[in-house]
Amino acid sequence: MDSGIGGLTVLKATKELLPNESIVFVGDNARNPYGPRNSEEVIEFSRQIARFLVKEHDIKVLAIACNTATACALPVLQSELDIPVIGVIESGAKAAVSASRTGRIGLIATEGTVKSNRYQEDINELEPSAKIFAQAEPDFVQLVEKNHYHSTEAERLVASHLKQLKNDQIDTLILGCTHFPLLTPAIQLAVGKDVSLVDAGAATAKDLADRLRQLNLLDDEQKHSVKYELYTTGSVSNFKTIATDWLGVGDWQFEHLSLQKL
Ligand code: DGN
Repeated sequence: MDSGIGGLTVLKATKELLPNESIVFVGDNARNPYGPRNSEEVIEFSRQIARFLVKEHDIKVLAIACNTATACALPVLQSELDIPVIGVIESGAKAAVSASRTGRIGLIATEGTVKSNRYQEDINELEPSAKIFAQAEPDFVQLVEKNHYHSTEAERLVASHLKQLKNDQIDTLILGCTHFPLLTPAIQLAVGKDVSLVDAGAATAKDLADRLRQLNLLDDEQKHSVKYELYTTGSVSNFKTIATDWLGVGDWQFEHLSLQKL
């Protein structure tokens, strides 16, 4: 689940690592962005989506493919649901610590994620001397939601917003919002090729695969046909355009999910 399109970056990485697993995805585009909302609201929205996925689709594991929802709702959903629930922040923090040589780590994310301090805490627990330069970038989310991420407008905006982080001499930058990997070329150009970009969503997909293996929850090859069901609470046509651009043409089933059903 994600607040919108961003979680598709996690879906893509998960699908590549776990080709025998069916995936049901909900993008809450109608209520995007989650970043500026208060945490009670994000918890309630996340709870509604989780309930839909468990009740209507009998999922065996929930990946919160949204940093903002992970920051606000991960412990709540872990305590309320009977299935394993995995978030994106711990995996992203771990990947950043192992990528950084100098310990100067940048973080770009939503206002909610930056304010929560979750990345800062997780990183400093693993590496107390690491210095984190965190910056909220709500405008980047809109570039992706509006399907403008390939534009020169995107390149210009990203370059001007990331100037300070470049001056801070970070050697690693966490894409701490699952929307941001769609802006990877513009972000890499802005910070320079020597800065390692950490895709928190892709790091999560690896941890998710390990977790399912440990719990013996992986599906057997050929046992069933694999299905990809993608729901959005917003416009199916915009969602479908971006999903097809990012994921490629495939056997995807797109459906509108009415907020009344949540
Ligand atoms: N994709 C979401 C995240 O990773 O935080 C947030 C996007 C948003 O709702 N602003």
